[in-house]
Amino acid sequence: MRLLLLLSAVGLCWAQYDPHTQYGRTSIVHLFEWRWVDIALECERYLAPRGFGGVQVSPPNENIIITNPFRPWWERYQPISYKICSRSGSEDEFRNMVTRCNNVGVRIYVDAVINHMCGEGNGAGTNSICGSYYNSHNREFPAVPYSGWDFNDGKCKTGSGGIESYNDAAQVRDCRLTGLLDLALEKDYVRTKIADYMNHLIDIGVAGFRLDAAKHMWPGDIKAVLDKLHNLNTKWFSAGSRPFIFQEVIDLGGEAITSSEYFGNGRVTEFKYGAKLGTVIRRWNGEKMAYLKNWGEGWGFVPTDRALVFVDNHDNQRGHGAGGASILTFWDARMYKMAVGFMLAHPYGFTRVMSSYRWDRNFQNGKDVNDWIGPPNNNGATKEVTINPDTTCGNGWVCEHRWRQIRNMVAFRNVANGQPFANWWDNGSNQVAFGRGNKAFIVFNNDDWSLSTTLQTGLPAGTYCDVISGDKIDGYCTGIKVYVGGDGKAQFSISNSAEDPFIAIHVDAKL
Ligand code: AAO
Repeated sequence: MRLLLLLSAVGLCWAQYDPHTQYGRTSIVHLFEWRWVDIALECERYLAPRGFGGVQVSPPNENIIITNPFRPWWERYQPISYKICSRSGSEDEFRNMVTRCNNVGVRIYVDAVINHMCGEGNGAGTNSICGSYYNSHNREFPAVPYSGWDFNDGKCKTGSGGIESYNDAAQVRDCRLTGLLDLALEKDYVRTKIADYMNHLIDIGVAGFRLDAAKHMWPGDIKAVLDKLHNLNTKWFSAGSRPFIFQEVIDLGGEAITSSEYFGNGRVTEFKYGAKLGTVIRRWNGEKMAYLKNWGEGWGFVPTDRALVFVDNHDNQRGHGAGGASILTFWDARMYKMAVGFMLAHPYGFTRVMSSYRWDRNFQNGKDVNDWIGPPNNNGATKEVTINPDTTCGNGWVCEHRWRQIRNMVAFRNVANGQPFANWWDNGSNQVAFGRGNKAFIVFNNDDWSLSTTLQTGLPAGTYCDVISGDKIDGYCTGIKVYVGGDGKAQFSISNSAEDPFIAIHVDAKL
C-alpha cells in the first residue's frame, strides 16, 4: 500500500513531463499550419499506422488578420480571443480531429499563445478570424474579456515598453516581446482566463501544450496557471493524467534567463540541440561527427527527461527565433535527413519532427525577405494537403515526416525505445556508428571519402533491410541488405556520394 502511494505520488509529479503517447510511440510531428480536417485524415491514414505518437498543431484560438504583408504565418501568434477559431478550422472541426486522432492513438498538443495578445500597433476593429472586436490601443479584448488592467504596461520598466535587453530577466518577462501586448500573469483573473481556455482544450481531449514564449513569463506565474488545469479526458487517458507541458525557452547561453528555471513546470525546448547538430553536420567551426560520442548532457544540454528536441522549428527554419545559419531544414535535404536520422536514433530527449510548407525564399543581404509567407492558400484560405500517388504531399506541402528516411527513423526510434546507447564507433572524423542495445544500429559517412569497415552491431545474426535506402515490404528489401554474423558483426560500405550517406537497421526490418 505504501509502495502504491509512493508510486502514485511519483506518477503525479512526473506527469507533466510525460507526453502520454500510446505505448511504444516515441515521437511527435509539428504539422505546421495544417487544417484540422487534414490532420484528422493524416492521423488515420498515415501517423497511426507509421507509429507517430502525436501532433503539435498551430494555435487554434482566434487571432488578428494581418493583410500587410498578406496573411503571414505569424498572425497566429497574435491572439484576439480564446474562441477555437482559426484558419485551420472551426471548433467543430477541431473536436472532430482530436476525437479521430485519439481514437487511433495519436495525441494532439496545442501551441498555447498565452504570454500576450496582438501587437500594440494594430488599432481597433473586428478584423479577426471570427470577427471579435479588439482595441489594441486601449488594451480591450471584450471576447475574453481583457482590459487595460490585465496587461503589464505599468510593470515594465523600459523606456520603450518593449524588451530592450535579454540581460535583464525582469524586462524579458514584464515588457513587450516585439510589441506584443504583454499579459499580467501575476493576476489571478488573467491566470483564470488562460486556464479556462486550456481546460476547454483538455476537456475536448488534447494531451498537452507547447507554451509559446515561456521565457517571457515568470516560471511561478506559469505554475499558477498549470495548477488550475484539469486532468486529461478519461475517455482516452488514465485517471489522474496531467497535461504534457513543453515550454518554449530559448537558452543558447549568455543571457539572464536559463531554461533550468522552468524544469519544475515541465519540459523545455532545447535550442542548443539543432544549432549544434547543424554545425556538426555542416562541419563548420572544426566540428566533426566523431565529437557526437557524448551527445546530450555531455554537450551541456538540459537533462534528457527535461528536453524537447528538434532539428529545426517553424521559426528558425526561416530565420526567426534563434539558432542562426547553422540550422538545417528541408531546403538542405541531404544533410537534413542525416541530422533527423541522428536525432531519432539517439536516445537523448523527446523528439519532434518538423513538417513544413514551401515558400518563395528571397535572400537580400543574407536575410530572407519572404520569411513571413503563410501556408499555401487561395486568397488566405489554407489549401488542402493533397497526397500524390507516390505518398508525398502536393499543393506546396513538404511533409518531411513522409520522407522514407524520416518516417522509417521514427519507426527505428520506437523499436529502440528503452535500449541503451551502445557500440559507438568513429574514425576520428565524420564516419560514426552506434546502436541501441540489441535492437537497432546506424552508420553515417559524412566524410569526403568512402566508408568500408566491419562493425559490431550488437544485433542478432541475420539479414537486415537498410531502412534509409529502402523498405522491408512483404519480407523483401527494396534497399541495401546488411548481413549480421553470429558474432554481431557486419560489413558496411557507404560511398561519400551516396544519395543518403547513412545506413540504419533494426530488428523489425530483419528479413
Ligand atoms: C510580428 C512582426 C513584428 C511585430 C509583431 C507585433 O514580425 O515585426 O513587431 O508582429 O506586431 C512570431 C514571429 C514574429 C511576429 C510574432 C507575432 O516570429 O516575427 O512578430 O509571431 O505575430 C524571441 C522569443 C521567442 C519567439 C521568438 C520569435 O524569445 O519566444 O522571439 N518565439 C515564439 C514563436 C514565434 C512567435 C512568438 C514567440 C510570439 O515561436 O513564432 O513570433 O508569439 C534572442 C533571444 C530569444 C528571442 C530571439 C529573437 O535569440 O534569446 O529569446 O526569441 O532573440 O528575438 C543568437 C542568440 C540567441 C538570439 C538570437 C537572435 O542565436 O544566441 O539567443 O541570436 O538574436
